Amino acid sequence: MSTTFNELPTSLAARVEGEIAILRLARPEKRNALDDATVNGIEVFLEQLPGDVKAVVLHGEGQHFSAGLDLSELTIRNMVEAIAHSRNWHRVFDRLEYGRVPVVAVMHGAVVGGGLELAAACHVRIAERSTYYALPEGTRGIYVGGGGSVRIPRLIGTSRMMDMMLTGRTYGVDEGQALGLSHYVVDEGAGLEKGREIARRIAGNTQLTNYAIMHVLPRIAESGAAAGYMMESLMAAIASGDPDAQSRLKDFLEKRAPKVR
Ligand code: 1HE
Repeated sequence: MSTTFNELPTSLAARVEGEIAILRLARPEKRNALDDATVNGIEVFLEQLPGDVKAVVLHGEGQHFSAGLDLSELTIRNMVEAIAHSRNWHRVFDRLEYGRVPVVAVMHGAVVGGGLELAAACHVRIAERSTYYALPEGTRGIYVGGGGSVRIPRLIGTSRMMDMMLTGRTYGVDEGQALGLSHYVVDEGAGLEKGREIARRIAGNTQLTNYAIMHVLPRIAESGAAAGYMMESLMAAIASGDPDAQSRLKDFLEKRAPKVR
C-alpha cells in the first residue's frame, strides 16, 4: 500500500507498510542534523499518519542516526527567538512521545545531542553495533534544548547525564544497552528489520493498551504513589472492559491464544 505524505521536507522520507509506517531521516550528507524543516516535518508526518497505522519505525540514512541540532541554525538571534526554537522542538517531540502510536527508533552511528533527544522521545530503542551516544552541548558552549533534560535522566539518571555533558564523554553500544539508552542491540544492518518486527508486535496489541502504556504509564511514574495506584486501578478497569480485551481473554481461556514463552 502506498500513502503519500504531503509537504514533507527532503530531509524526511516516509512510507506505509500495512499496519506500520517507516520514517527515515534522509539528510545523510549532513549526518541527519536536525534543522527546523526536519523537526517540523516530523510533526507533519505524525499529523498525516493514516488511521490504520498502529506503530512507527524511525531510522536514519547513511552512517549515522543523527548528529543532533543543525549547528548552522545557531546563528546569533535574540533570546526570545532562541527560546521559541527550543520550545518548538518540545512541541514536536511531545507530539511524538504522547502521540497516537508508539515509535520504535532504530539507531546506528552517532546518536548525539538533539539526535539522542529525539531517540529518547521514542518508545522503544534498537541499537545497531555501530551506535554511540554523546551530549556534546557542554563542550560546544550550549545546552540541550529538545527535552533532553527531562527525558534523558529518565533513562540513565541525572548524574550520568551531568557527566556526559560536563566531560563530553561518549558511550558505546554495550554501555548504552547496560545503562538503558537502548532496549535491544542488533548486528550492523539488522536494525530496520528488527524495528519492523517490534513495530508489528506493538501493532498487534489492542489500541487501548498501547494508549495506556504511552499516555498513562509515564504520568503514573511521575506522580505520587497514592495517585499512581489509583490511576493504575482506573486504567486497569477501563482496559479490561474493552471488547477487544474481552475477546482476547476468552481466546486464552478457551486455549486459542499463544502461551507466554
Ligand atoms: C553538521 C552537523 C551538525 C555534521 N550541524 N552540520 N551536534 C554535534 O556537536 C555533532 C557534530 N557532528 C559531528 O561531530 C560529526 O559530524 C559526526 C561525528 C556526527 C559525523 O562525523 P563524520 O566524519 O561522519 O561527518 P563530518 O565530516 O563531520 O560531517 C559531514 C557534514 O555534515 C559536514 O558538512 P560539509 O558541508 O562540510 O560536508 C558537517 O559540517 C555536517 N554536519 N554534523 C550541522 N550537527 C535542540 S538543542 C540540541 C543541541 C545539540 O544537538 S548540540 C550537538 C550538535
